[in-house]
Amino acid sequence: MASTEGKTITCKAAVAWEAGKPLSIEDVEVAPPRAGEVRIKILYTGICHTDDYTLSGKDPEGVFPVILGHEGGGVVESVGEGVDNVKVGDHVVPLYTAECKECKMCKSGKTNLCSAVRATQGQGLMPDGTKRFTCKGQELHHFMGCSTFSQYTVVSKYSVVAIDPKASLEKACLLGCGITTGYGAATKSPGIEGSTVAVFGVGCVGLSVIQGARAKGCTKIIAIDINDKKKDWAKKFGATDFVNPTQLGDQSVVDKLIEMTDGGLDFTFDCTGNVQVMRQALECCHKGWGVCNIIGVAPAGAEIATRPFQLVTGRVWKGSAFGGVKGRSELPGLVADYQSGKLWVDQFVTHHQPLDKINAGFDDMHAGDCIRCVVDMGFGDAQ
Ligand code: NAD
Ligand code: AHE
Ligand code: ZN
Repeated sequence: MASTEGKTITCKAAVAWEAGKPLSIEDVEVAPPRAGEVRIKILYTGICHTDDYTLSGKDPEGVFPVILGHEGGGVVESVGEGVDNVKVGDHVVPLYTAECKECKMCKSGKTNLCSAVRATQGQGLMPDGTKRFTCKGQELHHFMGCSTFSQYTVVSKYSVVAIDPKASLEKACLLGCGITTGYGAATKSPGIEGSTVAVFGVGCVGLSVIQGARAKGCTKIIAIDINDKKKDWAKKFGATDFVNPTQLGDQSVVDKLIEMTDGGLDFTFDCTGNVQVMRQALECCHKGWGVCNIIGVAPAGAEIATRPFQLVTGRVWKGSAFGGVKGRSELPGLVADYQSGKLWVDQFVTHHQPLDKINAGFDDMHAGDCIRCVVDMGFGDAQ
């Protein structure tokens, strides 16, 4: 096949023209990568709850028209000048949490949040302030530095990591968000070994927290979900108990959890994005030391509240993005854990859709029995 390097590629993509409307499959033009950029042929992408959230119009950073998607797996098609961390043909996962290894944040050793490209990323732009996607004469915004709902995408060199080509991209794409987010949040919590844990929301993220807590030998892992179908899922991944807050009669879920744990949990995780649940997750923490980690993403304008006394008496409210994982440094290790069987990934895939049926993938997600739907971008196994 003739090389596409340096040329604009026309391909299929799912375009979000406006908030609250289904995606539209379009022919889009994808410009070549500029200096410091990488063009990727996306073979598979997961659909994350956050894609749905931004499409709904509830994301304060949501800009339209846009190509959503941030849980992809693909192959490097071409690279711009000055790219030395990936090369043509590498199997890669795009990273919505970039890692430049040079900024104050990367060098701090305290966070995985990199500042190199975050400002333009939040505006739906490439780091130089421009866009690479065009459709029907109109430029389209990028999303979370990834835009994996396109057969070809362009990302910053800081927003991509090469992985072992023997790993299945159809599965490893899920390490681009949901699984890494939950597993990292649990396994990177200092002191979590052997402790008690509550996980609110048993989706891909919550199951991944449960999986991480199990890996750390947590003695009690309580899963909480309003959907009873999630009980078996939670138990399969390592939960010791399941609580459905809608079936507690007059007892609040906070009181129930405190009763079950002799005073409260050592660690709790919100994986729902609901601010009332975030409050519950804090208030069921053990006095003096319980730590609540907010992972869920809340709608624009939503705020969390609690009595300050909850914090005065030693509970800690914190949060994490991408599980605190530094993508370029740490994702290859998680892929190796997946390949060795230590980290479950295949088990998360409940649904598949081809790109032209991606809206059905969103319907799958809303139906309540989907953990992850993987979208086949239409290249078959031709990696
Ligand atoms: P999901 O929709 O698959 O799972 C959410 C679960 O929460 C569902 O099982 C639902 O039944 C349950 N739930 C809803 N309301 C509840 C309530 N009141 N009490 C208990 N359970 C309740 O979503 P997901 O893909 O697992 O993502 C979870 C959240 O994490 C979303 O808000 C998503 O946007 C966010 N997220 C954050 C990051 C990050 O880096 N911080 C990364 C990925 C996803
Ligand atoms: N844009 C929103 C917030 C969205 C958000 O919190 N995103 C998470 C990742 S969700 C992945 O599924 C995140 O990483 N946040 C940190 C960051 O730097 O974006 C808003 O409220 O403006
Ligand atoms: Zn996500």
